[in-house]
Amino acid sequence: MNAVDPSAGARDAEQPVQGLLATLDLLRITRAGPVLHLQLNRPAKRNALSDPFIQQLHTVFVNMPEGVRAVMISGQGSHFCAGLDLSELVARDIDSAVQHSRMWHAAFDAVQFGPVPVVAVLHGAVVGGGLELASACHIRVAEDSAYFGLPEGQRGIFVGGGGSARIPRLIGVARMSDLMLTGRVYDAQEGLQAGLVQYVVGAGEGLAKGMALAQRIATNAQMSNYAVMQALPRIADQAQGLGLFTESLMAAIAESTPQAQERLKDFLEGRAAKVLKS
Ligand code: 1HE
Repeated sequence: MNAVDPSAGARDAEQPVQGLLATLDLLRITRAGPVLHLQLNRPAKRNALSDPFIQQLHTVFVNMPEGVRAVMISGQGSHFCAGLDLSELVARDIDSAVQHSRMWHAAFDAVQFGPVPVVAVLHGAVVGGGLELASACHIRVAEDSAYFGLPEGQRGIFVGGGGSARIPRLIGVARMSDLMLTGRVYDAQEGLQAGLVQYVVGAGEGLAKGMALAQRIATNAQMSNYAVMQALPRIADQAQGLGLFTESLMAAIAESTPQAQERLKDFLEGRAAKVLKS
């Protein structure tokens, strides 16, 4: 039987990880059962994303520990993330600038199209590359204090961490243009209305909400989560006919897995939870 208690895992104490992931000094990584919790851990620099920081994030997603079924990302200190480490930008030539952007793409692709769904818990500044990182995640929870901006225009640069591809898919080109051209900053409620985040919670409630969601996600059949992460955004990029065909293939694969068969049987024999309004 697949008994589901979404809050059960949230009560698990988070334990430090061992091995390779424990050596990453810019991330504080703990684990609560099937959920890996990554904390951006450079609060003195407002979690500004230096090259080693991006490489360490990438390392986690290509070395996901056995048994992890969901990830939660949050930020240490008073802000989620101040974006690109601007001190590294000085005197970069065109070749290295392209390589730098491609390094971010590889890391954030590993987040979006990695092995498991990712929940971002956002507070304070979520700006520039910080918003690009958040937009590579699958679920975004904002505390009231969170605010969103793309100050690249003011700094004389452009997004380079996948923001131009991901953020318009969440909020549209018009809203992203507004953020970049006018320096407009959205608060948490505006982020919710625009579609940047799916949840807004009170101060100090983000981690509990994010962990409860991640634990709930971890109870889904793996192939269903895989289909949501890998197939949904690709189908959205396809013409309708192709998308429908891709959907049929994905649906057939998911429903033929043993986990699906077992869950369907559980429901039909009265052992699975009903869908009820919370
Ligand atoms: C930094 C960075 C950074 C802070 N790179 N060092 N991002 C931005 O344009 C945002 C720039 N940062 C800010 O607007 C503010 O720092 C915050 C609103 C995020 C936070 O303010 P506050 O008052 O809490 O902190 P602070 O005093 O401004 O900063 C604390 C320290 O962090 C300070 O260093 P310190 O040595 O003087 O203590 C800051 O210099 C440092 N710091 N943010 C480097 N971003 C792939 S393309 C992506 C393009 C982008 O991301 S562009 C957007 C860049």
